[in-house]
Amino acid sequence: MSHFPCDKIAYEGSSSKNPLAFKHYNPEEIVGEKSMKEHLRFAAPYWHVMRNILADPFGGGTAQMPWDDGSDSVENALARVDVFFEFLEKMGIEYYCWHDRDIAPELNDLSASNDALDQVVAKLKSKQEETGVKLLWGTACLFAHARYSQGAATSPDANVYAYAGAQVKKALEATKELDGLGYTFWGGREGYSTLLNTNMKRELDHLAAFLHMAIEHADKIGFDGPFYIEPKPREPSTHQYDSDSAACLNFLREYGLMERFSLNIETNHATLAGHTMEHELTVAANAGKLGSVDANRGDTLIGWDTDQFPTDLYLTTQVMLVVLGMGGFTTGGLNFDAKRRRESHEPIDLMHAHIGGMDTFARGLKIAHAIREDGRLADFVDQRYSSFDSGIGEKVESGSCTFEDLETYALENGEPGLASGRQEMLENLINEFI
Ligand code: XLS
Ligand code: NI
Ligand code: NI
Repeated sequence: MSHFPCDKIAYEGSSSKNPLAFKHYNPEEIVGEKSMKEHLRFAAPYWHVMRNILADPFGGGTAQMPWDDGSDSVENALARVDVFFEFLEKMGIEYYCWHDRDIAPELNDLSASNDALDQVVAKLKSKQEETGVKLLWGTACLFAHARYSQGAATSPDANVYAYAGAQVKKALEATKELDGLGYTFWGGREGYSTLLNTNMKRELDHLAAFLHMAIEHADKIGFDGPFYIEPKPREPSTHQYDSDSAACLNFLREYGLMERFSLNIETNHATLAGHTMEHELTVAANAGKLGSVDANRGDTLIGWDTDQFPTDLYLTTQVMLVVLGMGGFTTGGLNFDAKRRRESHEPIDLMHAHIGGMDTFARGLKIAHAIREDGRLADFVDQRYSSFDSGIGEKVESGSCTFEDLETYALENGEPGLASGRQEMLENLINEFI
């Protein structure tokens, strides 16, 4: 039975006027050394595709989900799996992500919830085998239930902390069972509402201990994928400890967690942190820690995580410049952590939304590749730093320079003749390719 009134979405090229076709995403087309689908590694999030009813702070859900009986039963959860795989198949999306509580219901006690999860995981496993779809990452929902209202791994209550640990243990085992490529920690409640009641130092120590236990357990069960931390500065908490790439890297270094962890960077979280996406990606990539991307966008007029689909060519070009610059994804990919607007409530709107995101990233990939092939942008940047390639600059970079050397040099050479940064010229150059 078909739940989406369309055939498999096909590539029809840029002259097509068919709204249910790709104009740019041609999965097998080679760009540089790899096909588009190998570069982009698109993933769909179970939580937005299957579970988001499209509510907002002022009104309830609008999404039409005729396949969903609205109950917390395992049968309903199992029925959703078929719909989700039909969606993936029709979109040609080969990876997905979940929270434990998206795929299976949270029942009255932990062991009942664990049993429900096992049943759904068994079905997901057979669907993965049947279709070749892979799990990009799994995660545990440590933010929705009331017990986590004051944090999970940073809760002031050790009983809650233990519950969270049990939940992550199970989610890790489910990820392993489904051959997940990675595992994500997003700490929506790992922060505080007010410092008046918060011992920040103890909370961070507890969070680090939690993540060390996760590594130990992964090693025990043979899960060898990377752990990702997903930075976000706030919402739902007033302040979240994993605020941005730099804060996460500092935390990982301080607590000896660098080896196993990298970052999953989300566009709308970058902008909530007051950064551009390319800033956040660059900080992560510089540390060799850009693991994966939650590919969405925010709205400049709305101050929360609107999780919109990426439609901006400048954004996708910048993202792909950083991704190509680091040599591409390994275990990571582009997960559309994005939802339709509340007004777009029909199932077919899921197709339109993902087609837009995939086409925009396909163009971003082609543009970024062309900019790199052209070479003028990279040459300009190389040239801009060329005084560090020899002489006094080289001495600085090799670590053999002293303040006395700098003083002698400055006295001999007089006032420096600084070159222009040429921002406008470079902005024009980027526009040549868009
Ligand atoms: C919420 C986060 C969340 C994570 C997974 O803002 O983006 O969806 O990606 O827990
Ligand atoms: Ni996300
Ligand atoms: Ni988000």
